[in-house]
Amino acid sequence: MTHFVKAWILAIGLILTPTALSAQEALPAAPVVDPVASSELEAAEVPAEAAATASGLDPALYTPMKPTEGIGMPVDGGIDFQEQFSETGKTAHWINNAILVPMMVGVSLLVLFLLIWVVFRFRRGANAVPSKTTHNTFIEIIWTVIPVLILVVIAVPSISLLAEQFEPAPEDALTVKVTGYQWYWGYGYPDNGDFEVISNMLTEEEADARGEPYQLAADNRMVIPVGKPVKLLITAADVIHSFAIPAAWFKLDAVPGRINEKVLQIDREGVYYGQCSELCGARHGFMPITVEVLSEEKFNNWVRANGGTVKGEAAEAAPTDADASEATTEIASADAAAATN
Ligand SMILES: [Cu+2]
Repeated sequence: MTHFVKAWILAIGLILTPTALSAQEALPAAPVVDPVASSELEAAEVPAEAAATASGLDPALYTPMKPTEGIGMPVDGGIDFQEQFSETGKTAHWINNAILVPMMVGVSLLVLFLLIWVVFRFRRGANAVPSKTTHNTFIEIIWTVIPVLILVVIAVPSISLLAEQFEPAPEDALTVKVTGYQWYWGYGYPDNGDFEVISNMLTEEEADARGEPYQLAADNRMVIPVGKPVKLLITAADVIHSFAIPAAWFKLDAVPGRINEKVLQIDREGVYYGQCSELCGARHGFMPITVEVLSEEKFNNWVRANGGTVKGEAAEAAPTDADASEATTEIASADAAAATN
């Protein structure tokens, strides 16, 4: 008997050895955030000390906003979804809490009641001679029609929500290109001079210094304007990642060689956290997403701080050129008139 137990312990040990080894390999890799982070920081010419307290951007134009405790982030012991700050998120949260959960509870209790009832009422002691009845048309209709109705009640709002979530962005929507890298995120702003923000996870000390949750906070954030649909073009440079922000009801795969598109709209200024949601390698758990939602004006200042161009201003500059060319045309036509005379 003891031999048998020993053999089993040995077998389980052998099975688990590779896992333990790879876990040990992965662990020392954790502090190695810095090589990636610091190389990116060097590229952006940001001193490491400055990065610990500020964004490295001109503080007159932009200072990173402090997150609100419990908003846009997971909470200890939470069993519900995060509080939602997008239209689709609110609808989805309502569908879950008002339709799905009550139905699940109802069906589970009904089945539990039926089981207990059958076990007691039709046990051998209470029901020595069982009935041989095999068909009952009325009951069969009932247990077919009721589940069909339940499915219809679920299908109507959930299919509408699905369609709503993939509604294309309006023509004038701001575009942000999200790229998943092993293991960090890049946020490109093609409408604002096409600069790219590289976003790496903060170390525990840096996160504490900034008053942000460790493993959710990033050095450079994705910044978007509040209450406006933003067109996200999501792709990856190496393997499949997934871009997710739970408080905005947003999740979409980042696939190399493809561009997936989805609208992100957040209706409250603030900081919202997410994580890569597709297993993408050793540091998959260390490429958080930090989204900062700002008023249009503050967003424009952030764009300027990054050396980008603000959409409206580029359009304002254009008429000056148009005026100049109009003036040239006038001169030309005046010349032509003079020539004819
Ligand atoms: Cu990833």
